[in-house]
Amino acid sequence: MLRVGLADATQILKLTDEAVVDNLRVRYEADEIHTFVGSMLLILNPYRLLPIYDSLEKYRDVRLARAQPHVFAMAEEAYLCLRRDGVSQSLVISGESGAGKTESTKLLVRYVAFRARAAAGAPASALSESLVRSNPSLEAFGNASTTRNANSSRFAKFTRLHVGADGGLQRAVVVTYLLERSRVTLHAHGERNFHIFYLLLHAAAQPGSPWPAALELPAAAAPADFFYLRPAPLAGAGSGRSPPPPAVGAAGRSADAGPTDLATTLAVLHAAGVSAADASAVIAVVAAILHLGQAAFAPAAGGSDGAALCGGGATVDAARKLLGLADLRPLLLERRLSVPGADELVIQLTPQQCAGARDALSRALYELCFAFLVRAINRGLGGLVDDAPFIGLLDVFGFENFGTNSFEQLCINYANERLQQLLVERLFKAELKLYTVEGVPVPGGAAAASFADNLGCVEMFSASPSGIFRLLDSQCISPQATDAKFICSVNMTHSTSPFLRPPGARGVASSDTFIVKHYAGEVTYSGAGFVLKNADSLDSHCALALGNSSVPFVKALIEFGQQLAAGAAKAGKHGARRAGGLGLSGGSASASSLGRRFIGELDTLVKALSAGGCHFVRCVAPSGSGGIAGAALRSFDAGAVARQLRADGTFDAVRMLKHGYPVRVPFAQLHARFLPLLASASPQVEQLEPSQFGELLAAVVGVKPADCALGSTRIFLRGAAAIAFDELRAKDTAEVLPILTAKMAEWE
Ligand code: AD9
Ligand code: MG
Repeated sequence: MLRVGLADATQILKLTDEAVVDNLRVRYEADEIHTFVGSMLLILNPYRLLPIYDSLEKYRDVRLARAQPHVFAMAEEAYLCLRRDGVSQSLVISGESGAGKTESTKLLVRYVAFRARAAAGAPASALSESLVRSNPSLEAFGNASTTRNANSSRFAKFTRLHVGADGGLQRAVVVTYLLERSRVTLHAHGERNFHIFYLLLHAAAQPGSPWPAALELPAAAAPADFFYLRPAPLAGAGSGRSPPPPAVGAAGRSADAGPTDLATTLAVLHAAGVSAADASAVIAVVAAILHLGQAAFAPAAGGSDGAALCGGGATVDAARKLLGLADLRPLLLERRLSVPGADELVIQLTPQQCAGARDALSRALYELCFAFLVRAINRGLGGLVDDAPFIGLLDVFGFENFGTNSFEQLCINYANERLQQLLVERLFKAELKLYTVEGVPVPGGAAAASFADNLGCVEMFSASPSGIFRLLDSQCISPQATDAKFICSVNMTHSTSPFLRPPGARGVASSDTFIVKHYAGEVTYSGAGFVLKNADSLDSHCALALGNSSVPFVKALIEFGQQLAAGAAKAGKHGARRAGGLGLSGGSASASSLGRRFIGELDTLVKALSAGGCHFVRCVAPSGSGGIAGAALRSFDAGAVARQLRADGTFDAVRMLKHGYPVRVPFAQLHARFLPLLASASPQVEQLEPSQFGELLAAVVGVKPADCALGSTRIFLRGAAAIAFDELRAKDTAEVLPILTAKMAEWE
């Protein structure tokens, strides 16, 4: 094998899974982190800055078939396809948590911005500046340190870069999905809350900082002083305290992995299009959330119903001021029910219910701030979602499998299943169907044509009426909803599904766990909170009170949330009202459930991706990244790499693509394009059918029979022939004529 291995894994002669992994190892050890699998790109996370991102110019106008594997080559290919076909092109970036998706996305944005600038001959525009700036600001609010990644994205992001007729960047839109709102009020041991809370406290602790006075924060407050910044107690452990989790800037983070202080965060927010006043107002809400988290409740005195605030509720008062409310206590201590034709019913909450109300309020406020920032950033980027062609960059949260997997993992892993299905459709199913329709034998035979199809798994989640999300919705609207009943219903309903592990010793009616056989591995879902998290929404009286806030920003925030709710309901599909608009709308629990909303959002996303070209980038964590840090992250663990490649179908893809024909050109296209040229050299070709003409043309450009197959409507090509042909297509007529004339002369 070459010193740096093979740049395309489909070129491996004796193809085995081990040979694929070994090729990656050889390359990784030579700092070659990029490897093609046909038109797909694998990237092994280098965990250090390599000097391979400075020269952007050399990828310009280079077709993928000719390019060295590199993340920029993928961006160039998407750009060239968009310019050639006028159809949107998306780069779908997948991989486990910590594998490098977000960093790769940033590089792709950088390249497209460069490329568009070069094409339009324009200087660096304000747009591309804001685009690059929007990343760190979103990361401050949407990323957190987890056991797998010190800067883990806790939301998915689809960036649409709209390219105009001159090839320049016109505008951009960032669409975000499923912020992990539960992290605001609870995070696991060894992890942290969203970065912004720590940035704020760090800034407030600096001598002379204006923040403590402005935000009612105690001087020199530390994260451990705040309930929301302490991890969930370990099972069996007495207190919620634990060793401090990794700080921002911990090992493994690259230089641009988000701002490391509040001043920079505010500056980038401003540069990304958020006004200074709005940015400060958002920070005030973030502080209000920290104060809210301090509220503790005890049973009301004197044996009466309900609860009371412990310790006089000074922190609740601080939150009240920051949120501009006359009184916050009723929102935490009572639930008001409107009864038609009667007085409002006021129910005193138990201490536990009060804590629930407090946390729901905190999560709703945080999610609204995040959505508000996304909208502000989008205004700065100049774009609304519309039908104009774009280059789409999809950075999703990676597949997750923790000790305890709950609603968040269910949603995240479902999203990954949907994207895997897109790959399966594009890479495998469409491919096999095309060979069948065209009457071409599947190259490589049955062995090359086998692949794992996860469609059944996708359906087990989202089918109507018995998909897992539907089962959860039906629990949520039942008065006696429990997580155990939900788990039990999943096990019962899907007991025969090949994608659910048979309960075995646990019994078919097990109500503790259900085990899904995801494409990326088995995940055991358990624990409490499914019902609560799915139905999580802000109480309507809470929304009403906040809507009358004396703080204009808070008032505007609630109005914005209501607009979102209304918009989402209007866009609702499948006959159901969709999207509780960040938990702000009324409606039945199932119609506004988070699960339902998420399925709807994914439907829209997958539709957008399916409508155009898709280019797949797969990030791989060389060490498997499970909870290790520092240099060990860089060690190449063949087993861990093989597991990732097997799970995401890369091995299957290598097998299929090794034998396949990467380039296929419709005869009609060849006929229309080249007939006038060939006819001028040899008039009798005008008599030929398009298919005969295609065959002739293949001979003219010197395609070997082993490198091509003739279908009923198109020619399939591979190897050097594929490249020659593909380039011929992209050439100008003036360039093509001499080649054809020469070949014709040679041939005759
Ligand atoms: V998660 O699903 O959001 O938890 P990602 O997005 O896949 O995850 P991320 O891009 O955040 O992972 O990468 C994790 C860390 O790997 C980064 O903070 C960098 O320190 C490191 N990394 C990733 N890609 C590169 C790279 N191309 N060059 C250098 C990198 N370091
Ligand atoms: Mg990420």
